Amino acid sequence: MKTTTHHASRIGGWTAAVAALATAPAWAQVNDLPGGPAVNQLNLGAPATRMAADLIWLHWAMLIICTVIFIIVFGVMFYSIIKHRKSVGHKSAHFHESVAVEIAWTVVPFIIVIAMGAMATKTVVAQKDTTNADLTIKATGYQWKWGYDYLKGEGEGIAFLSTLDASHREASDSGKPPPMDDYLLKVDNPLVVPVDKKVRIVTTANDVIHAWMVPAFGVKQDAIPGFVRDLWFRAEKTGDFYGQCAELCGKEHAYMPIHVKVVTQQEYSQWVEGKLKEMQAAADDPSKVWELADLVARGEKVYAANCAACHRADGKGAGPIKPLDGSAVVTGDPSAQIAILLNGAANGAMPAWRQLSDTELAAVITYTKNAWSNNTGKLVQPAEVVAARK
Ligand code: HEC
Ligand SMILES: [Cu+2]
Repeated sequence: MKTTTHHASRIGGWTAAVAALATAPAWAQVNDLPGGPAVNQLNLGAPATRMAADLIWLHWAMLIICTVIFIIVFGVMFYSIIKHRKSVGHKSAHFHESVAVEIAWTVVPFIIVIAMGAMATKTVVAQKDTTNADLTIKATGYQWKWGYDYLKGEGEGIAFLSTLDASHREASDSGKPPPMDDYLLKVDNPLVVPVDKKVRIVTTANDVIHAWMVPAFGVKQDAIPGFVRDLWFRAEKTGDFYGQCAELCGKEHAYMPIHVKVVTQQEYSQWVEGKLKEMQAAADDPSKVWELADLVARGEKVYAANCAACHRADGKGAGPIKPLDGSAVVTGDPSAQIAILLNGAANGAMPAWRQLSDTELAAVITYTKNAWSNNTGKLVQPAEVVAARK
C-alpha cells in the first residue's frame, strides 16, 4: 500500500515537471536573430563583409595548424614514452648537445610562426586602411548609449542618440524577461548605412572607455575619452546587424547595444532626406516663449527617454538616486536645477546633460517642476538655459 502511494506521487511529480517543461521554458521559444546571435551558437556568426569572412578563415586556418602541431607533438611524445618504457626493458640513452636537434627545434617553430604571421598580415593591414571612405560617421560612447554624428559623405550633419528600447529595459528590470529574439539588442534609432559603400567609423567616448563592435562586419574598436580611433567596413548585403559595447563601462554596460541597418543606396538617400527634414523641424528656436502645458508635454518625453531609467517614471528614485518628487531643488529656484542638469552632480553619478538642447532642458525641468506632487506651476524658458550655459 505504502509503495503504491509513493509511486503515485512520484508519477504526479513527473507529470507536473513535464507539463511545466511543455508550457514554460522561455529559451525554447527564442529563435536565431539574423545578423545577431543564434540559439546555441558555437561557431562565429555569418559574415556580412569580406573582412569578417577573412577573419573567420584565418581563425579556422590557425586553429587547424595548431591542432595538427598538437597532435604531432603529443603523438611523438606518447609514442616514445610508451614504446621505450622501462618495464619492457629499455635502457635510457645519454646524449648531450645534439646540434642537429637544437637547430631543428629552433628553425621549425620559427618558420611556423613567420608563416602564420604572414597569413594574417594582409588582413591586419587592410583593417587599418580607413582611407577613401564614402561615408564617415563618429560613434561616441556614453554611459549608457551611443551617439552617432554623420561627419562626411551623404547624410553629413545628421546626428542622433541610439538608446536601448525602453520595453527591453523594463523586461530586464522585471527579472523575468519574456522570450525575445533580439533581447537587449533593440534600439530606438539604429545606425543606417548604405550597402556596398566603405563606411569609416570614428570612435570616441564622453565618459569612460567603451568599444564599438559588430561581429558580422568583423569590427571592434575601443572608444576612448579624449582620443579618436577608427575602423571601417563595407557591408555586402542589406539587413539588420547587431553588436554591443565590448568594453566593460559600468553597471549598464549590457544596455548599450548597436544596431546597424544596411539599406540600398536608394533607401539610404530617402532616409537621409527624411532625417534631415526631421532634424530641421526639431531644431527649436531657443528664443521661443512657451506655454506651460506645451513645455510640460514636451518635457515628459525628454524625461521618459533620459531620466526615468534612474529617477523612475514616478520620480521616486531609488537608493543614491535622489527622488525628484518633492525634492527641494526641483520645487525651488530654477537656477540650482539648471546648474545640476548642465554640470551633473555627485561626481557624475548624476550625469551632465549638455548634449540635450536648450529647449529639451527647459522642457524636462518644467516637467519635473509640475509632475507628481510638484504642482509648482513654475515654468523655465529655453532662454534661461541659454543664459546659464555660458
Ligand atoms: C545615471 C542615473 C541618472 C540619470 C539618467 C539622471 N539622474 Fe538625476 N540624479 C542622479 C543621482 C545619483 C542624483 C543624486 C546626486 C547627488 O547625490 O547629489 C541625481 C540628482 C538629480 C537632481 C537633484 C535632486 C536633489 O534633490 O538634489 C535633479 C534635479 C535631477 N537629478 C534631475 C535629472 C533629470 C531631469 C534627468 C534627465 C535629464 C536626470 N536627473 C537623469 C542620477 C541620474
Ligand atoms: Cu559601454
